[in-house]
Order: sequence, then structure tokens, then C-alpha cells
Amino acid sequence: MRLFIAVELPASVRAAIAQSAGRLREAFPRGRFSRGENYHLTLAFLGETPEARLSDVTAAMDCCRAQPFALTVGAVGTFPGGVLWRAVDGGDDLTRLQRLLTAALCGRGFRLEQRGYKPHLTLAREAVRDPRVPLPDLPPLTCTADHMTLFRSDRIDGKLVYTPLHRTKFA
Ligand code: 2AM
Repeated sequence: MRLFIAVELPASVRAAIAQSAGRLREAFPRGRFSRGENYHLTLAFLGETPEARLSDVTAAMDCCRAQPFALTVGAVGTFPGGVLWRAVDGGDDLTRLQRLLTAALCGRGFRLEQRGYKPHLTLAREAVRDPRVPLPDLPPLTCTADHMTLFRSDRIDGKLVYTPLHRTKFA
């Protein structure tokens, strides 16, 4: 199963982000825009993982001690290959949590990609910009991160479907 661990966002924030993605469509007339229900902030990407390792993943999550913290969804950016995203600022709390979780997973033998962590929410893939259209001014959005979730990712009838398997509360 293909797994990743992410901070889920409240439905109201997901709806506001979906609205902001709608406002970007003129500047990015081509692209596969994510479904609003799928917005999340990835902390660790495990990729293809045997089911027998699930308990090690959840144990790694549960050993991370964290307090709820504020997240701000801000600027729009792109990665090469057409990933369109909004940056997420979670300050030192987010950095600390991501490092704790990575260390807990690596300590249980998981191999994670060591590319630098750039907290973001993916709005679209294969997005192509129309340079004549200026980017709209998108107001920042804030919310509280109070848990992290282990998701299984499946492609069903061409759609990415994320199923929550385990949640660890921050308290
Ligand atoms: P992305 O949105 O930037 O593609 C589910 O696929 C989640 O895991 C997405 O948030 C995705 O980030 C992330 N992800 C996919 N492949 C990844 C990889 N090789 N390394 C890190 N994160 C990855």
C-alpha cells in the first residue's frame, strides 16, 4: 500500500483553499487541479509499504510528542514539472514535528527521501501558466494543526483517493 503521513485541514479551510485554487485557474488555464477534499500538508512520504509494517508506522507516529500549533497558508508557487502549490508556514513547531516524525520512522528502519522539507499544499499538477494573466492576490488562511493522519493513497477510476488509517492527536 502507498502511504504518507500528513496534517489534515479543517473542511472550512479546505473550502477556502479550493476557492483560491479556482481564482488561479485563469493564470493556470491547463493543469490537473486537486479535489478540495484531498488538500493536506504532507509530513512524511513512505511510498509503497508492506501491510505488515503498518504497526511500526503507527508506533512511530504515536511516539511523537507535539502541542497543537498554528498553520498559515500563504504564497503561491510552483515546482518544476508543473506542481502548483500554496506555501504553509507552521513555524518551529512544524519543523520540529517533521524532524521528530522522520527520526522516529528512520529509527524503525523506514527509508525516507532526504530532500529538503518544503511545507506546501498541492493545488494542481502539470499546471501551465499563462504569463499574460497576473496572479490574483490571495489572502492568507490560518488554522490549527491538532493531529496528524496516516493515509493510504489509491488511484480509483483515475481519481486519487486518500483513506485515513490512523490518527495521532497533539496534546
Ligand atoms: P506533492 O503534493 O508535492 O506531490 C501524497 O502523494 C503526498 O505525498 C503528496 O502530498 C505528495 O506531495 C507527497 N509525495 C509524493 N511523492 C513524494 C516523494 N517522493 N517525496 C516526498 N513527498 C512525496
